[in-house]
Amino acid sequence: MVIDITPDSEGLFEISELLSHDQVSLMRDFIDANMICLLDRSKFKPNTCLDGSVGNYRSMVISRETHPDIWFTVFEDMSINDIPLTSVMLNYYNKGDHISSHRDKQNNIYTVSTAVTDSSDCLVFETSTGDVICKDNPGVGYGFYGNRPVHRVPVVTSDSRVTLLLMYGN
Ligand SMILES: O=C(O)CCC(=O)C(=O)O
Ligand SMILES: [Fe+2]
Repeated sequence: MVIDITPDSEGLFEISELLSHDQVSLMRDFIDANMICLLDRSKFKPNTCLDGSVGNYRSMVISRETHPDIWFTVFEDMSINDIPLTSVMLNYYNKGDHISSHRDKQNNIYTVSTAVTDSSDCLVFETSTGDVICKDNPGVGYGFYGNRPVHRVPVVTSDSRVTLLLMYGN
Protein backbone atom coordinates (compact mmCIF):
# COMPACT_ATOMS: atom_id res chain seq x y z
CA MET A 1 0.00 0.00 0.00
CA VAL A 2 1.37 3.39 -0.97
CA ILE A 3 0.79 6.03 1.70
CA ASP A 4 0.54 9.63 0.53
CA ILE A 5 3.26 11.51 2.38
CA THR A 6 3.65 14.33 -0.09
CA PRO A 7 5.15 17.14 1.98
CA ASP A 8 3.45 20.52 2.09
CA SER A 9 5.47 23.65 1.44
CA GLU A 10 6.95 23.38 4.94
CA GLY A 11 7.97 19.73 4.52
CA LEU A 12 5.18 18.44 6.77
CA PHE A 13 2.66 15.70 6.08
CA GLU A 14 -0.27 14.02 7.85
CA ILE A 15 -1.31 10.36 7.92
CA SER A 16 -4.94 10.14 8.94
CA GLU A 17 -4.83 6.57 10.24
CA LEU A 18 -1.28 5.72 11.21
CA LEU A 19 -2.49 3.54 14.10
CA SER A 20 -5.83 1.75 14.21
CA HIS A 21 -8.16 1.97 17.18
CA ASP A 22 -6.98 -1.50 18.28
CA GLN A 23 -3.32 -0.52 18.02
CA VAL A 24 -3.97 2.61 20.10
CA SER A 25 -5.63 0.53 22.79
CA LEU A 26 -2.78 -2.02 22.76
CA MET A 27 -0.36 0.87 23.30
CA ARG A 28 -2.41 2.19 26.23
CA ASP A 29 -2.18 -1.22 27.89
CA PHE A 30 1.53 -1.37 27.09
CA ILE A 31 2.15 1.96 28.83
CA ASP A 32 0.24 0.92 31.94
CA ALA A 33 2.41 -2.20 32.18
CA ASN A 34 5.72 -0.47 31.42
CA MET A 35 5.69 2.82 33.36
CA ILE A 36 8.80 1.63 35.18
CA CYS A 37 10.81 1.84 31.94
CA LEU A 38 10.30 5.61 31.57
CA LEU A 39 13.43 7.73 31.99
CA ASP A 40 13.43 11.34 33.17
CA ARG A 41 14.65 13.25 30.11
CA SER A 42 15.41 16.39 32.09
CA LYS A 43 18.36 14.36 33.40
CA PHE A 44 18.98 11.46 31.00
CA LYS A 45 20.00 12.38 27.43
CA PRO A 46 18.35 15.79 27.79
CA ASN A 47 16.55 17.15 24.74
CA THR A 48 18.26 20.54 24.54
CA CYS A 49 16.14 23.30 23.09
CA LEU A 50 17.09 26.39 21.08
CA ASP A 51 16.83 28.60 24.20
CA GLY A 52 19.21 26.31 26.15
CA SER A 53 16.48 24.79 28.32
CA VAL A 54 15.89 21.04 28.39
CA GLY A 55 12.61 19.27 27.73
CA ASN A 56 10.63 18.19 30.80
CA TYR A 57 9.12 14.77 30.15
CA ARG A 58 9.89 11.07 30.39
CA SER A 59 10.52 8.63 27.57
CA MET A 60 11.44 5.11 26.62
CA VAL A 61 12.71 3.49 23.43
CA ILE A 62 10.65 0.71 21.87
CA SER A 63 12.57 -1.44 19.42
CA ARG A 64 12.68 -5.00 18.14
CA GLU A 65 15.47 -5.64 20.66
CA THR A 66 14.07 -3.89 23.76
CA HIS A 67 10.39 -4.88 23.56
CA PRO A 68 9.98 -7.66 20.97
CA ASP A 69 6.40 -8.55 22.01
CA ILE A 70 4.90 -5.13 21.32
CA TRP A 71 7.26 -4.58 18.40
CA PHE A 72 6.03 -7.62 16.53
CA THR A 73 2.39 -7.01 17.52
CA VAL A 74 2.18 -3.35 16.51
CA PHE A 75 5.26 -2.01 14.74
CA GLU A 76 6.94 -4.69 12.62
CA ASP A 77 4.80 -4.08 9.53
CA MET A 78 4.65 -0.32 9.73
CA SER A 79 7.11 0.60 7.00
CA ILE A 80 6.00 3.56 4.92
CA ASN A 81 6.48 3.22 1.19
CA ASP A 82 9.24 0.63 1.69
CA ILE A 83 11.21 2.76 4.16
CA PRO A 84 11.44 0.64 7.32
CA LEU A 85 10.39 1.74 10.77
CA THR A 86 13.60 1.44 12.77
CA SER A 87 12.62 2.49 16.29
CA VAL A 88 9.96 4.22 18.31
CA MET A 89 10.32 6.74 21.13
CA LEU A 90 7.43 6.79 23.58
CA ASN A 91 7.10 10.16 25.30
CA TYR A 92 5.14 10.53 28.53
CA TYR A 93 4.17 13.97 29.80
CA ASN A 94 2.62 14.82 33.13
CA LYS A 95 0.60 17.99 33.56
CA GLY A 96 3.04 20.93 33.35
CA ASP A 97 5.67 19.10 31.29
CA HIS A 98 6.77 20.62 27.98
CA ILE A 99 9.53 20.79 25.37
CA SER A 100 10.51 24.25 24.14
CA SER A 101 11.34 24.97 20.50
CA HIS A 102 13.95 22.55 19.20
CA ARG A 103 15.15 20.51 16.28
CA ASP A 104 15.48 16.75 16.66
CA LYS A 105 18.98 15.35 16.70
CA GLN A 106 18.22 12.02 15.06
CA ASN A 107 18.85 11.74 11.35
CA ASN A 108 15.93 9.84 9.88
CA ILE A 109 14.42 9.96 6.46
CA TYR A 110 11.18 10.83 8.19
CA THR A 111 9.76 11.00 11.68
CA VAL A 112 6.07 10.72 12.49
CA SER A 113 4.48 11.70 15.80
CA THR A 114 1.15 10.33 16.96
CA ALA A 115 -0.76 10.75 20.20
CA VAL A 116 -1.92 7.69 22.09
CA THR A 117 -3.91 9.55 24.73
CA ASP A 118 -7.03 11.56 24.08
CA SER A 119 -5.53 14.68 25.60
CA SER A 120 -6.37 18.25 24.68
CA ASP A 121 -2.70 19.03 24.04
CA CYS A 122 -0.73 19.48 20.85
CA LEU A 123 2.55 19.48 18.96
CA VAL A 124 3.42 22.75 17.24
CA PHE A 125 5.62 23.17 14.18
CA GLU A 126 7.12 26.62 13.70
CA THR A 127 7.11 27.27 9.97
CA SER A 128 8.03 30.25 7.85
CA THR A 129 4.33 31.07 7.60
CA GLY A 130 3.58 30.68 11.31
CA ASP A 131 2.70 27.98 13.82
CA VAL A 132 1.12 24.76 12.58
CA ILE A 133 -0.81 23.35 15.53
CA CYS A 134 -1.23 19.57 15.43
CA LYS A 135 -3.90 18.69 17.99
CA ASP A 136 -3.62 15.31 19.70
CA ASN A 137 -5.86 12.88 17.91
CA PRO A 138 -5.04 9.25 18.75
CA GLY A 139 -3.68 7.38 15.76
CA VAL A 140 -3.32 10.42 13.49
CA GLY A 141 0.30 10.89 12.43
CA TYR A 142 2.09 14.19 11.91
CA GLY A 143 5.28 13.74 9.96
CA PHE A 144 8.31 15.64 8.79
CA TYR A 145 11.36 14.95 6.66
CA GLY A 146 14.87 14.96 8.13
CA ASN A 147 15.42 17.10 11.19
CA ARG A 148 14.95 20.60 9.86
CA PRO A 149 11.56 21.61 11.30
CA VAL A 150 11.59 23.53 14.57
CA HIS A 151 8.82 22.29 16.83
CA ARG A 152 7.67 22.40 20.46
CA VAL A 153 5.29 20.77 22.91
CA PRO A 154 3.46 23.53 24.83
CA VAL A 155 2.93 23.07 28.57
CA VAL A 156 0.75 19.97 28.90
CA THR A 157 -2.63 20.63 30.49
CA SER A 158 -3.94 17.06 30.71
CA ASP A 159 -2.98 14.81 33.64
CA SER A 160 -0.97 12.73 31.22
CA ARG A 161 -0.12 12.92 27.53
CA VAL A 162 1.50 10.05 25.65
CA THR A 163 2.92 10.24 22.15
CA LEU A 164 4.93 7.94 19.93
CA LEU A 165 7.67 9.19 17.66
CA LEU A 166 8.14 6.73 14.85
CA MET A 167 11.53 6.90 13.19
CA TYR A 168 11.89 5.70 9.65
CA GLY A 169 14.92 4.79 7.64
CA ASN A 170 17.91 5.11 9.89
O1 LIG B 1 5.51 14.45 21.77
C1 LIG B 1 5.51 15.08 20.73
O2 LIG B 1 4.45 15.37 20.15
C2 LIG B 1 6.80 15.58 20.12
C3 LIG B 1 8.01 15.20 20.92
C4 LIG B 1 9.30 15.77 20.40
O3 LIG B 1 9.34 16.73 19.70
C5 LIG B 1 10.58 15.10 20.75
O4 LIG B 1 10.57 14.11 21.50
O5 LIG B 1 11.62 15.55 20.29
FE1 LIG C 1 11.21 16.88 18.77
